[in-house]
Amino acid sequence: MSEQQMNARETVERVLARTPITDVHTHLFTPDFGPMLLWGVDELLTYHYLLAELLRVSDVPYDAFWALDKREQADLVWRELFLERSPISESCRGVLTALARLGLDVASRDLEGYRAFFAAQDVAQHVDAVFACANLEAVVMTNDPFDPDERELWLRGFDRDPRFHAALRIDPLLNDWPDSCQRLKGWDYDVEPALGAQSLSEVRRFLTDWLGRLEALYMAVSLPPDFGFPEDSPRGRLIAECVLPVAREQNVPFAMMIGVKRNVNPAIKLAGDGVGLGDVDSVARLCAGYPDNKFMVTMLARENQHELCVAGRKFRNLCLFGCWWFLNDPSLINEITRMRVELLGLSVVPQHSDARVLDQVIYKWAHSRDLIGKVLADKYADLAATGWTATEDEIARDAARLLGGNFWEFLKR
Ligand code: HDL
Ligand code: ZN
Repeated sequence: MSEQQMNARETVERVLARTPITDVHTHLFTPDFGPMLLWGVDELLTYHYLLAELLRVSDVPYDAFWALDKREQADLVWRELFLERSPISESCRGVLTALARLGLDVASRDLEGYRAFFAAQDVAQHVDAVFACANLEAVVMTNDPFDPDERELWLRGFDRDPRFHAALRIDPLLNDWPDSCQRLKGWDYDVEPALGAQSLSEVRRFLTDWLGRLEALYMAVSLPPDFGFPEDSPRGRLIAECVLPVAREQNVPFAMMIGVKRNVNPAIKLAGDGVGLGDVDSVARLCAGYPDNKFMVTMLARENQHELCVAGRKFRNLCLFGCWWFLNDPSLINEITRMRVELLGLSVVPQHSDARVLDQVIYKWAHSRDLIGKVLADKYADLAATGWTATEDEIARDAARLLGGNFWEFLKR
């Protein structure tokens, strides 16, 4: 490694560590949501990423596994994936990074000791400790008005922690209109399955109501690989006639997370989703056809990433974000981040955690800060080799953009 690379790496590492992050997509909740906020070692061990890996190597019948309680499931994961086999997968390593950064002795392999540590924590103080450990300043939740528990809480109202922002998640509305139509009727929205003018107007009212109630930063949906636009379907019409007009009126982005195949193996529940190639042309048609709308897009297939980066070069209303889900692994974060910096410079949101368990933000961001840092260090070293040396202040300015600034700027546009 050249001296320039060494210097760049040390500077970037220092700068990234002190740069607070806005995590633009998570499944976290504030303590107000009670049991919906997942935290602690048993939740870390039973994350669906780990369950997928456990159920590959264990012959436990699926029904028998699901009949176990959380602690018993965690015991099985710990035994099979940590003790019987070295925990070298990204999901396994992540658990250990989180425990280590919380000050626990990973070398002890003392699961009962880890459990005792979490049992002694107060949840509100633990939220503060985790945010400090990960150097997070804000997270965006995933908020689903079709989830009965969540809906109830929002209708009742609560004093929300300002670090937790909301995103209005509308998968049921767009991906299952017949069922959602009935639900909306029950909530006094005058809608019919045929989606006539009155229904479209009422769906716009529903979206406006909930964007306001949540003070949502954006609207989001996950979409299957075969999602296309325009599309002669309830989803196509709801996007064109309801989502985009309301998003424009409220000046909020529409976030599309494209490429998930739901329930490839339903027997393993949340762990049972898969991935497929999406259609970047549909993203381009939306960006070109609706220049006054803002789109946040992440795609799940590795094979979509280069074409999506090129689309990013064409449209200023397209914000690329994250290395989503099956892409949130060192080899792919490295590949995708290099591609994005080389094609898009500093104009992306390189990562989100997608954390479902509070403590996961510690490892997801520790790993990503390290990986993004290595890419940036190489790029600043390449820059220095031309005679242009970025100062530490300039690197700090750039890092602040990548780790939150670009997102907040995109919202304000
Ligand atoms: O649809 C989504 O938001 C995905 O992120 C799913 O929640 C998925 O289960 C997940 O947690 N991926 O990381
Ligand atoms: Zn998610």
